[in-house]
Amino acid sequence: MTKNQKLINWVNQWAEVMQPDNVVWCDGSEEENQRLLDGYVNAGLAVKLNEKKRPGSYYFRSDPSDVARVENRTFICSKTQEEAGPTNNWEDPEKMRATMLAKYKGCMKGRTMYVIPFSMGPIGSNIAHIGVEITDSAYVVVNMRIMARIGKPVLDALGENGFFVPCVHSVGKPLAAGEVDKTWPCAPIEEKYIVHFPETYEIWSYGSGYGGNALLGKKCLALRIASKMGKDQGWLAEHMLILGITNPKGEKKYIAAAFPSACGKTNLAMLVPTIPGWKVETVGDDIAWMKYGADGRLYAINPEAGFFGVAPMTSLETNPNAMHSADANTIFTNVGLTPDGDVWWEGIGYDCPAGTIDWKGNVYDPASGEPCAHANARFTAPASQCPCIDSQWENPAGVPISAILFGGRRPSTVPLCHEAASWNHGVFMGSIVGSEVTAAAIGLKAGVRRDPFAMLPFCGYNMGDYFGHWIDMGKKSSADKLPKFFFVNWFRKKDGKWLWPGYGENSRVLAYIFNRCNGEGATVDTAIGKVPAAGAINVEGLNITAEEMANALAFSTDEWKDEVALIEEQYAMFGSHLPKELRAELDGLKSRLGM
Ligand code: TSX
Ligand code: MN
Repeated sequence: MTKNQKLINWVNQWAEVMQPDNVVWCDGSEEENQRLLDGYVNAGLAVKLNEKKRPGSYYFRSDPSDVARVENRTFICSKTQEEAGPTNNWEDPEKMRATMLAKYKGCMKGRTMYVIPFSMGPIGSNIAHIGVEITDSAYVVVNMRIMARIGKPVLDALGENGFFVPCVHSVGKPLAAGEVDKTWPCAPIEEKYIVHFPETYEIWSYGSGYGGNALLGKKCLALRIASKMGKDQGWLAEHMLILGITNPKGEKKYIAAAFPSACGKTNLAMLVPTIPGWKVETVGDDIAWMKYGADGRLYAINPEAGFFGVAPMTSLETNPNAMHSADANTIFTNVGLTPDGDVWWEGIGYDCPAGTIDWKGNVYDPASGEPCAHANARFTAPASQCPCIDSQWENPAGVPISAILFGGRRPSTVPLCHEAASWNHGVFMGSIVGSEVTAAAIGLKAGVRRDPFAMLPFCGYNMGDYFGHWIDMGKKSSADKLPKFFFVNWFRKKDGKWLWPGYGENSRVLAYIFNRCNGEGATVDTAIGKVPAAGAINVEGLNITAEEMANALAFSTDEWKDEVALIEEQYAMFGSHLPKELRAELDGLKSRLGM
């Protein structure tokens, strides 16, 4: 247990409000983990997978209404709406506390309250932070045990007076006397609340047991609250993968990269290079915390300890390293369950075995036109099991970042790769990140959906001020030590055809970027930045013509004039919070385009 009086008082106070049958302090041990998983299996709420095929692995199905993050139920409760900014849902913090306290009253009746001390980042790292989550979901405990470092070592690191981010969670379904769960417990959508108090670094979550709504270390702490901590304290909490890349001479660099959803971020983090002699290794696939080292370079840690990966479309073909990460000791949620006790999902690379149970618990009929696995079905797998995990992934000092990449799904306009001229230009690139979405995406017309720095759903304060924080961070070191910025686009099309093969072939672009960090590689100056010169990206062995490559790298003044009009529209929403440096970057671009 702990002698941290603040923690003890906090737990006692919430136990009084929530009235659980008992309180269990999680030690993170194997025995505890097994006991909780056995409890689910015995209750018929989980299946132990075939020990020969998926050793130590378990299968869960959520309630059909509790399958994803709920952005319209996610709130940033700063004192004023202006501090939350134009991109966040805001509610007055005192009003929200009152609303939620009414919900929390007695919400754990008939249940156990688990106390999960966790560290985001290697325990003791000076870039890491400690949180404590109280929850009535044992599913949260077993997932948090994979996604973070939990239990006794964390309490030891916390000590008597250490700081922790308090994270309150309940599935919002109290049990009557003698009642037990027959299905996945949660509250109806309009009663779910995912709430952040950025001024006091607190998280309150109610009504959902799924993913980022419930595993509060990930999106809630490591992004929304940490982004505010980073602004207050002079560091960065980012929605970025971190990879190590080694050239044939054995020289190694680290790259961080931010992409909106559905761009294959996990695939890039675990990429298998197609060019001879190059190696890519994974530090993290989702979140980077970055701080300056004494040498003036930016050092990054992965605050997580596991991968909470989207299962559909993951295969030995698209991402063998992710597949092998989930070979054992993995929790699968909302995928298909095969008759031989294994898992199946769309895009796994082979046909669905007859008699497979779908994510809703019914025998799957491939002719139904419905998917077998939910589109947001997940695997929770220990990062330590990734075959390409980087030797430095748990280095408490972090890894030095040489380049920061931004990208999105852009079928037109954006070249395969272009390079920023300066830090501020790089921040500009991050601010205009987005993916093209089709008209089918609810309530929107077809066009670019902006997702600046891929942080739109994850910034815990005013996004205009967040841009300002990035500008400020660039003033704290010198150009020779700061990372270089690049914008990449694997998704450009011409006549309906992909111009770039993507996947492992992206190693050719990474190699070019690596060389640029050494001042090598020929470039062409354009209005938007430096584009690779013809021949600067190695396409040896690729079935691509010089004309196709030129199309992939093309810059069009006309397309960018249209883009500028869209950026103006986007920037307008930030009003006086838009840093003058970004306005200057946009003005500079306009003048280079002859506007
Ligand atoms: O993950 C992807 N990456 C990044 C890989 C490191 N995907 C999948 C996106 C959904 C998660 C990609 N899809 C990538 C990519 O680079 N590129 C594409 C588009 C594409 C798809 C199929 C082909 C080519 C491009 N096939 C052929 O050219 C034969
Ligand atoms: Mn993410």
